[in-house]
Amino acid sequence: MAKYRSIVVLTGAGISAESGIPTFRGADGLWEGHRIEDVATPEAFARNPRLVHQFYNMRRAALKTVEPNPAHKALARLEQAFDGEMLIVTQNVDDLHERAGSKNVLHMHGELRKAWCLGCDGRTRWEEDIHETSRCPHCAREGRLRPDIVWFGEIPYQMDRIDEALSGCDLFVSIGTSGNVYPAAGFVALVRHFGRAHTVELNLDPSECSRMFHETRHGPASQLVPAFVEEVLGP
Ligand code: BV8
Repeated sequence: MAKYRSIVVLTGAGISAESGIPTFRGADGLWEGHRIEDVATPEAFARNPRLVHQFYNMRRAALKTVEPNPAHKALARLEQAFDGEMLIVTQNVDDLHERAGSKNVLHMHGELRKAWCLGCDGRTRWEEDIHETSRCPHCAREGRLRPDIVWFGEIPYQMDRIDEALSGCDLFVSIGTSGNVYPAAGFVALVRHFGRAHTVELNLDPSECSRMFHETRHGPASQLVPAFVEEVLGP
């Protein structure tokens, strides 16, 4: 019987790194060879939709070549075995949490495997490439589809639901995020403000927010997360 009643887990690119998905802050500061401003903003899409479609098509296709790692699987086990509430808020746009078996997953920055029609506002599961000529399955308009991704300068999804979960949790765990991008990077400060939860950071290196956590553990997620889950579930 775990001593916690409500767990919120925030995940970032680091939890998917050992599955082979590159993190954002690679050594060269480029993201798969591109600057953020050229591929992950609404202005970039307006300026060069072909480049942005290419960037997301390549990442969507790469999803077919990767698998969940022990960290994703440990979180799925925690959700299944834990007798309280649990929510994973992920900054990641991959589907590895779901493929590991997690059910209660909130993609605050959208999902690679979804398309959003700017003609009818319809969202659709989308596994293949999106092109400027792709047709919306809802309204049949051509050339109005974009990746269902929250770009820089856009408002993340379900912020009210996230705020509510953060205010009510008694355990907040941040896994594999550098704490560079807001509002996600501000979640630990919000949790500390509410004053109820124990806060833990599991990350390869210290993040921008490490000092905000009661506890920080450094190492690969595939080792830290399974061990932490066993501790939370207790003997
Ligand atoms: C918003 C989808 C308003 C795209 C993404 C100045 C100051 C503060 C904020 C801003 C500012 N200027 C602009 C802003 C706002 C901006 C922002 O924060 N910019 C940053 C660059 C300063 N934010 C926004 O625009 C957001 N919108 O603010 O709207 C608003 C907000 C709230 C309410 C109302 C209005 C929208 C941001 C979303 C952008 N979209 N993703 C896509 O994926 O294609 S963000 C994208 O980058 C990711 O989703 C993720 O969120 C972020 C990368 O962060 P991480 O996941 O942390 O990845 P990173 O590579 O940085 O770190 C990986 C970590 O893992 C490292 O620490 C590493 O040590 C660790 N690691 C590596 N390997 C392992 C590991 N850990 C464990 N095991 C391992 N094996």
